[in-house]
Amino acid sequence: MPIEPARLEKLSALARKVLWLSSWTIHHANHIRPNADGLKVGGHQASSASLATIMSALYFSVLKPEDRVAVKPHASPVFHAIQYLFGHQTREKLENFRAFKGAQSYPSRTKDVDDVDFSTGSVGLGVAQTLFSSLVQDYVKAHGWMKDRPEGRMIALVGDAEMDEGNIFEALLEGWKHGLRNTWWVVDYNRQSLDALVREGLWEKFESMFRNFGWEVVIVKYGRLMQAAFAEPGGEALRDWIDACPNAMYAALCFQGGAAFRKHLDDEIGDQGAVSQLIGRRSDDELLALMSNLGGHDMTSMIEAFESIDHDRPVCFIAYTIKGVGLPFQGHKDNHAGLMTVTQMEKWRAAQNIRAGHEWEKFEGLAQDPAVLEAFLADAPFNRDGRRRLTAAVIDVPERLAFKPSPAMSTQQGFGLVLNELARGDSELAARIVTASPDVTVSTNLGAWVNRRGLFARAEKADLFRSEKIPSTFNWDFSPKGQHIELGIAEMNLFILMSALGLSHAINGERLLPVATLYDPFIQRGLDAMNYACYQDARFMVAATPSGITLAPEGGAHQSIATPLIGMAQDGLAAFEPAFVDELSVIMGWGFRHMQREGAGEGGSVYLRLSTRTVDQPQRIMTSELQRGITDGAYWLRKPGENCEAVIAYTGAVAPEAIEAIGLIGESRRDVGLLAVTSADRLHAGWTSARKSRRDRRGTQHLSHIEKLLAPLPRDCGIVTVIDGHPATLGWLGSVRGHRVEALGVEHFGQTGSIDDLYRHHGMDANAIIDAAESLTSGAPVRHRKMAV
Ligand SMILES: Cc1ncc(C[n+]2csc(CCOP(=O)(O)OP(=O)(O)O)c2C)c(N)n1
Ligand SMILES: [Mg+2]
Repeated sequence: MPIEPARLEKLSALARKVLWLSSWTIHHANHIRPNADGLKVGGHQASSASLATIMSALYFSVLKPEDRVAVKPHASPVFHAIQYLFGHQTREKLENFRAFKGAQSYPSRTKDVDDVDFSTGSVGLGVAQTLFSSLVQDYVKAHGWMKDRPEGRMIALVGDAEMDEGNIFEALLEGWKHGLRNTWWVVDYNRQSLDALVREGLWEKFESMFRNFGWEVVIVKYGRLMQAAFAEPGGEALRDWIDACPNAMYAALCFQGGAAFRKHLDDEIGDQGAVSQLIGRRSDDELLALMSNLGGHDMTSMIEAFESIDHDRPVCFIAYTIKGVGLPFQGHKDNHAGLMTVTQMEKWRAAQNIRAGHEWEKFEGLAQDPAVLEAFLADAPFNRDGRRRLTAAVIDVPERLAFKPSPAMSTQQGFGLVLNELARGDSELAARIVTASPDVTVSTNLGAWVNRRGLFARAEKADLFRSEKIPSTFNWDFSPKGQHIELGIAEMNLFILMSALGLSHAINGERLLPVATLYDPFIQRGLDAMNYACYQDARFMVAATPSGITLAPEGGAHQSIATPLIGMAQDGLAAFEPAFVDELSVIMGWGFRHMQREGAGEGGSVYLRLSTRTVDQPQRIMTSELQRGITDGAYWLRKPGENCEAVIAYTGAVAPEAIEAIGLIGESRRDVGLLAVTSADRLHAGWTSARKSRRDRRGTQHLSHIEKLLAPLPRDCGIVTVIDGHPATLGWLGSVRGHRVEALGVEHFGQTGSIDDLYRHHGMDANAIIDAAESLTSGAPVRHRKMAV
């Protein structure tokens, strides 16, 4: 359907305003803001200009309230300008663009006030987030939770160089496997990256690749002016010239202007009668307007392209654009971080009929009646339902999760047992859990859960082995009610899926409690995506197993050393490494509650670093004090006496070595204590926050958990720390009260062997712990040693 002229006129005026406001926001931050001294703050005037028309078409006309968008990070000024016109962003925040508490450099769900759907920043991740959010919407719908809410389209505005990010292709493949729907990716095909120009003919590669994966591809190359010119006599020749012009040349001519285009056209196709007349009829300015009228800058073309889609299959729009269109550096290959000078801006301002001092006024310089534009904005479909950030009720979680105990177990096994128990019941908690694993479902003990709860797919698909009555331990039936999402091996996909599932309460208004499993070393493979999920406050639980060198014969390449430090350092993620399954059951209960906590600085995601090592389990009553110690990060497994000479503080799978060592040391040293550290992360965070609040003299002068635990120790008591991970994880314990520390752990990896071999090799066995304790204490050598096996 042709677009009405009145609507087109308003949309085009607003798109011009968006281009102005986004450029002005950046200019203001660099040149006008008090203390701005030019080129300090930066911004992306050229990258933003690229998307001004496309995003105006979307937000002012095409988007529905249920649609969700990931905006290319460096187009943040365009996003903020649009929200400002809608009245969702303040002038003050725009004036403080890129400043403390101002509008963010890249759209941020957590730090911006103008209803960002998905944060972006690290390119590629926001793009994949839209794909997985669409799968999550399908999941919510298939489980009957969409009620009467319409399905939203998940839309990404993608830079063409952003498409180099491998995670996009990994996501594409996963989307194909799951019958992706309702996803639009709009590629801003300006043929420029940060440094340079993209390869010729890239669009053909995109086109065949997307079609290959079942996407519709819509190429929006020529704007209305161009199409009209092509219909004139000689137009064909002009079109052929445009199609054959290399990217670099086209960009350079856009930068140089109409006269340069004329010279090249005259030289190359100027002797062909009709086309010469076509060119000759236009002034230099008109010629430039024609040649820069690529599809992505033409409101009509974009609206028509978007509105032509009448199905829910995924669509890739390849919209031709010019980086920096309309600005003095349009098309220049160095324009990525380029800023207009004060003189250039003054000239452009005057050309736009914007009076000095009126730069922030919403409709300044536009020919249309402001009241009409205001009404048009208020009426935009996107704006209709008000605030689009949803909430969901908190799901009840019991204090401690049940499991079927055994005298000896690994924490990985315990994790499977806890989930199995949940799967057997009919709690709301179990109904809201969604699991996913990158092809390690079975080897991370999720099998029992999946057997009971099934795999998710929109269409039923029975396990062929089962229907053929071939005995198999695992039931691999797919159905719309399934609660496990099977993923391929790509760990980036796992974490972006966690990011999408973990925002379901805010996006779909339905709470999901996502649980991921993977091998611990591969956290590093998906780390940027995990960081991204945490940054946008998605809530998930990740069980990483096996871990450390304790995975022993599993292979040296799979040993993880740095992950405990990642767990401590990752903002928004509470990291735990329990030794025993009763601890794990407490932590998982706490974790499902933590994942649902809201409010400033409240709640977050949870990382469980688990092990395949079978360990004798303590027979004990889980008191509330013990429970609190476990979730705060540590408790005394053996309380130190008054004259304590040495303490062993251990984490995770090395518990048997620590217990054995304490028994042997106890015969030669007085009152020794054994500290079980279940979370170096929580312990450390509690310590730093207590110190900070004491320094700030806020509230009470309270002591942190670790300060209280270590308070009774005599000054000269030594602490030996031991963890199957980097020793720095626990080495800081000495700073809490000024005790000397010997920190044991792993600093080199790659050697395979038995657990005993490797613990001895890395100096983490009972004898190494004893040696360390001896070096910290005076007195006769410890008499008893562990016998060599
Ligand atoms: C993972 C990651 N690597 C590098 C960057 C730095 N960076 C920001 S934009 C950009 C190039 C963008 O080119 P393109 O996607 O074509 O966007 P355009 O500016 O042309 O619109 C780069 C390298 C980043 N943000 N994220
Ligand atoms: Mg580009």
